Amino acid sequence: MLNHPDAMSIPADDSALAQLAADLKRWGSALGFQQVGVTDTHLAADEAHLQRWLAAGYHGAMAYMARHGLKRSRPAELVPGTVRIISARMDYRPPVGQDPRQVLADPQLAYISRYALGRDYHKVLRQGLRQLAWRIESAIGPFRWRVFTDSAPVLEKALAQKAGLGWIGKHSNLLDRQAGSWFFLGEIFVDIPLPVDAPGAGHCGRCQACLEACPTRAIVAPYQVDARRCLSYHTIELPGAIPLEFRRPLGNRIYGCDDCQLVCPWNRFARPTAAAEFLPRHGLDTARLIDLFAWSEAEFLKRTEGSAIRRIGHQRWLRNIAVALGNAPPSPGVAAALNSRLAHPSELVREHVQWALTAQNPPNPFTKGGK
Ligand code: B12
Ligand code: SF4
Ligand code: SF4
Repeated sequence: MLNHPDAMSIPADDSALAQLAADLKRWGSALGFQQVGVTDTHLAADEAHLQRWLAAGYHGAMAYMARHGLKRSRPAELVPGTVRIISARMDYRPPVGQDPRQVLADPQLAYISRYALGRDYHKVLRQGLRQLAWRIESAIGPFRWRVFTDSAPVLEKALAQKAGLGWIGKHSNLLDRQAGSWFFLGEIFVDIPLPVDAPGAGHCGRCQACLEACPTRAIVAPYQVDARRCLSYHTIELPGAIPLEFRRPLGNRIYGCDDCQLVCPWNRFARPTAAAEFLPRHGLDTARLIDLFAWSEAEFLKRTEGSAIRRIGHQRWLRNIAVALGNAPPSPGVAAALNSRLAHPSELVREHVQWALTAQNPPNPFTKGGK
């Protein structure tokens, strides 16, 4: 959303700008954001980290991460005229629903990341940010603005850290001492020279809990996630086959992964979301693998309408659940479910189903030919 400005309407004196900054934080909170901050466009240190991350190939098949050159770390080049970023946080952890640890511990159940249980956050945040921009417009008249949320070309966590919303933890998510890390981020790029907030300071200290808990050792060093090892990447972003070495560690995580956040001590203080949109839909917080695997493509499309899960499509959905079923304790029900997909038209699905059937009945090493 790009608006064309009437530069004369933007407040020019410091006290009017300070008042506007205070007002927009109040309006943001009335629109459902738990925190709103303001920062400038300078991201030099993060730009260097991003360049090293890309050079190491940590983005894997996410080719979009390498596009846009330096625009990703230079907001004023991405949206000319931008001088400030309004960064906003919206909490998503549902107040109700099955305890995530219990779901992870039950191999018959499907684990879906807390962020994806309800409505697609892109829609919720974008709408809220637009309303905030319109509210500002109604106070000062037209100005130049553009909203982003989870938009590839923006370094959202770095901007939020600079805007005082928290710090980037060793698991690389943004977290805050009061809010934990169960929140989404979104931004409004603006051409208004608002006063900036003080950046968030780090409080990981000597803790390493997230590095130790990661089932695939994807946090290769503090603050550095190799996406090619991350289960969130494998279950959501990766279009092809899940590499064999990650299929056992995947466990029952069929959409995203929360392990590094579940162990973080600061999440003990996180408050549940107030947004009804993020409440679990279709019992997805406690669904059985077998039931989800039985969804036809039409059912998948119907039941994931308005959800972020929809974008992976039915084939990847089956791919992920097949691996989780392979990791479940052997039972006639699991075998029947897997066999029902053996002749699926997609080679991707068939290969993962075959792997799962073998994982259920590993060849006996003590008999000739493994039979
Ligand atoms: C690509 C991406 C992914 C990839 C890669 C993750 C990653 N760490 O980059 C994958 C698919 C793995 C992923 C997973 C998840 N993601 Co994601 N993802 C993004 C996306 C689109 C870009 C992130 C990015 O720019 N990466 C580039 C690298 C270089 O950045 P970075 O790892 O954050 O590194 C920074 C610092 O750690 C530091 N740094 C890097 N190296 C070094 C080295 C040293 C020595 C030091 C000191 C610092 C340092 O500088 C870097 C730049 O600021 C953002 C949205 C956006 N546009 O920002 C969402 C986003 C980060 N994801 C989000 C979420 C919720 C998740 C998951 C929790 C989802 C889930 N439950 O499965 C997981 C978390 C996994 C994890 N531990 O990171 C949220 C995070 C909200 C928050 N509270 O922070 C975002 C912001 C989306 C949103 N709008 O809300 N994601
Ligand atoms: S999301 Fe899971 S796999 Fe990815 S870094 Fe965190 S714990 Fe590791
Ligand atoms: S688990 Fe520990 S090291 Fe990891 S982000 Fe949380 S406080 Fe930082």
